[in-house]
Amino acid sequence: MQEFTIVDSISSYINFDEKIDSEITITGMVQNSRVTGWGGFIIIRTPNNNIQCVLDRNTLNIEPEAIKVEAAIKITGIVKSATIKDISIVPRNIEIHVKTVEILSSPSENPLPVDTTKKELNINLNTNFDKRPLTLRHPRQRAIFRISSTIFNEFGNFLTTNGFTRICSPKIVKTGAEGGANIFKLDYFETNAYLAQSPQFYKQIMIGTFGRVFEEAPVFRAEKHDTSRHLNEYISLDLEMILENGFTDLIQVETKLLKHIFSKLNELCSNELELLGVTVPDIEKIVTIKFDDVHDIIFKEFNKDYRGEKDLAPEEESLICGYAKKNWDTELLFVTHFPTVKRPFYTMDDPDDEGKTLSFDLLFRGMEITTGGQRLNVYDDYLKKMKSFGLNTELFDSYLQSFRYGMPPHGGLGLGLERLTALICGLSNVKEASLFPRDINRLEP
Ligand code: AMO
Repeated sequence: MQEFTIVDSISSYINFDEKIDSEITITGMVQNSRVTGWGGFIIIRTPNNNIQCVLDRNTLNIEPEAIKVEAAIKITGIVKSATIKDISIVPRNIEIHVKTVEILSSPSENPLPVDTTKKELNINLNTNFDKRPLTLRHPRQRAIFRISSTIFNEFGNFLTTNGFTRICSPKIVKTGAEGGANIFKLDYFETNAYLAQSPQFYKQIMIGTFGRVFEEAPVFRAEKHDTSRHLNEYISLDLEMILENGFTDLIQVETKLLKHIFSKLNELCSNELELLGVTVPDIEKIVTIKFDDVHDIIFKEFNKDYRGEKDLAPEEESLICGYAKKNWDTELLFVTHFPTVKRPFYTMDDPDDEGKTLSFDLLFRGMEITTGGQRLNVYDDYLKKMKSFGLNTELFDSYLQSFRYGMPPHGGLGLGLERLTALICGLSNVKEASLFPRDINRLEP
């Protein structure tokens, strides 16, 4: 048996302002190096920072040339005040005057296949994804995933503080929840199973237990086309709640949730937003528009006739977002009342608008980021709707138990983490907001 004292051994949360003129030791990796006659500079990448370090050839324990980009090193030096202009360096008000460097490991390949020391990677997407273990080390790539991580955390934080309980639903399932052909089939011992397209059935079931639930987890869609808006595995940010005033409760909650996430991004990711040269919107109001009215505006304003179509075309999403920004001063647009035929069977129809549902999509900067709506909650209504959709209710028997045993009026929504991240970061392809994207042509790394 051995006993240890608990010590503060993790050094990444150093308050550098308190350490001016003090000696510190840091472990990190070499982001960049510039060797000069007198010594030079290295940028050391640590969990939270990219710190500028100054090397003096006369006093350093090793030759600066021996410190390779992407080497893992442990440095000891004195923290000094500085004024640094390079926005990839954080913090910018200090630098470390290095006394000793210990090389812990050096890259075995030289030169590296991608130059991560440049301001921009300047490579095509395939190379970026093929060399992901390396390209993710670039400051701009790191910024994207710091932003994504903050959205993920703050989605959970906001909901937790508002009475929602986190759930983790199964990803190996017996039936698809979203319909359509984009479902992955699995061999499951002697039977078939599927990879979950969404946590839809489970988040609804859990309304009977908690009344407000959320989940943040991967979901799977067998998308057969390689597009800039689709992944085959993405992170779905889901919530489900009892509705007190109808489906507009969901629009209110999502607006407050996004307001919270955006303000946290400004607070916690200001360096990352600055590095990417992007901003998050100020949300001051909610703007909604009915589905049919979008077709009408697109026809009148842009002379493109989608009237009669049962869904919004990507082109329409983009045009109506531009229109909303110009005319209604909003970057977030809730489109409501999608046609019954285009919404899954669990969606509630609008009793006052035949053929339309109490559902919505949220459009942001040209693309749908959320689908949501009120659900059926009465057992007989499920039987009727499923029959009219030609579905075999027996296949859904275990899900339908919830409604047999009584369920309150409820609804929810699903927000695509990668789409929101990509649109905030100004990325033209949603795959760039996925650490290790999966599409029809890509299964690794
Ligand atoms: P839906 O299928 O519209 O709704 O998905 C919700 C949100 O998930 C994102 N999304 C995707 N992101 C990347 N790649 C894909 N292939 C992909 N497919 C969807 C989008 C979309 O708005 N159960 C419902 C939600 C609900 O009603 O609660 C659902 O999954 O941002």
